[in-house]
Amino acid sequence: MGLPPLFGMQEDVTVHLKNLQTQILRFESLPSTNLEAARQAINGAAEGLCVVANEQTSGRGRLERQWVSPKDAGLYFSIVLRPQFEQGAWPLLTLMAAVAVSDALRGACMLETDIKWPNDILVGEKKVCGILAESIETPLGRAVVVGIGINLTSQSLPEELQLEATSVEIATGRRFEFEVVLNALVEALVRLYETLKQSAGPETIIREWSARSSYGEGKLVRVIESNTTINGITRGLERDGALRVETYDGEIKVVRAGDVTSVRPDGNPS
Ligand code: BT5
Repeated sequence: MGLPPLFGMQEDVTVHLKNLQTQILRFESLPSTNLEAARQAINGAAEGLCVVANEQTSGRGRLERQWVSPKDAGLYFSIVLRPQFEQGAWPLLTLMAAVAVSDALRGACMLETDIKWPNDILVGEKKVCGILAESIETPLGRAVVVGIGINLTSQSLPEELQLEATSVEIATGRRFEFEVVLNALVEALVRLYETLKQSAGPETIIREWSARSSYGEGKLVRVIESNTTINGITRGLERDGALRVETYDGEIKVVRAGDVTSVRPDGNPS
């Protein structure tokens, strides 16, 4: 009797243990894929559960803002993660997701994008994608839902967003299949999440983010953080992904939450 192909089997098992296993739940319409993913996580969903919808009726941005999510116009996606690394590094999940979107749009749509700290994916200063990571308490421990909205077409976006928003279709002149973009996104997220979990993961994610963003270093910006406004020039990221901004009197401020606008040397928005 021959021996079972132990080496081959072990290799297979290792691959499955190592990589995040994803499962996709699809919906025609949801209030918000982030809310549905959070509900699933509270009900015990495993890490890697993804929720997608063809439309969102109450799509959410940061700080109770709205994410406009018309039917069949975008990819509305959320993934449940249960990170086992220290919570201080969890803000890096937003940066990781931004790198994943950048890679997915480059790979699947040949679209080069910029990342505005921390969570906007831009093409020519207009937003093509937003990311919202939310942490929630579940019976299996604290989890993170990472939500990603990508505009595939701008046709149904309201008039008032036309100045600040764009879409993959406008930026490339082509329509891409929802499934093609979804597959590229999931592949990139799995790969980068595995990277982030390694001991050198935080440095790698910050390096990869910085390579894809014009906002990390040397950008003139205005940052609005609650009631404070900081004007200055960006000076790289902290280990947890916070943005360093050098003010005009030479002080380094560390921004952990806030809205960043690129400005011209005369102080006006660029
Ligand atoms: C974000 O917030 O950019 C996070 C957006 C996350 C959306 C995804 S979709 C799947 C998942 N489920 C959810 O419910 N949410 C996530 P913030 O940085 O706060 O930006 C919100 C602002 O972007 C709004 O106030 C508008 O100015 C603008 N905006 C709204 N809808 C947009 C769109 N479709 N395209 C571009 N800009 C938009």
